[in-house]
Amino acid sequence: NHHRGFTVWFTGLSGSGKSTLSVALEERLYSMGCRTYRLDGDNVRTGLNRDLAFSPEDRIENIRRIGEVAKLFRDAGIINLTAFISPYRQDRDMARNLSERGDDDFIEVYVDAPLEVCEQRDPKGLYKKARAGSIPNFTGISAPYEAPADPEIHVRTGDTSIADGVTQIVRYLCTKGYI
Ligand code: GGZ
Repeated sequence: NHHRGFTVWFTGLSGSGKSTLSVALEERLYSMGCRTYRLDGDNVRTGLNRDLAFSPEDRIENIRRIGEVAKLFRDAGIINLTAFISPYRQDRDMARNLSERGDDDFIEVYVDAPLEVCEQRDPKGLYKKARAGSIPNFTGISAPYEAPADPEIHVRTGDTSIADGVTQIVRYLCTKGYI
């Protein structure tokens, strides 16, 4: 499979399914012979960005660095999947605009589950803590999330399975000639 480097940028609330969807997409792309690399909190916030927390300033810097790293992967010809809340529209647009091909190699995926659903799932118990006031600046509770106005792909994970979400993304990538 010949492809150039591009970024699939997942954005959505904590618990919306960004990581799960990006892992499943990576598996599917791998099986198709694509070269991929996935960035998420587990490999970025513990290393490159371990100096950053969750204030607005730190989130802006978090996304700025991730945007730059995504650009490096694009330059290397690798399909780069990023799974961060990336709550601010302006920062996502900044990451998008680092791309020399403009919109052509930056695909924004809005991983959209209602807050009630994310809070119900609460896999790490973070919403419960945020409601109790022990985690400040928690996205959706005490910090904003600005939903994308015009994402390339909108996956409604509240009522779509992960497999169907992956299929939706792969169809888009095939139709548009990315893979
Ligand atoms: C939101 C937080 C917070 C606060 C810790 N607000 O569900 P998770 O646990 O595994 O994913 C969330 C992750 C968010 O990090 P990002 O780098 O994606 O955020 S951003 O793009 O806004 O910079 C959550 C955990 O970190 N977490 N504190 N206050 N999520």
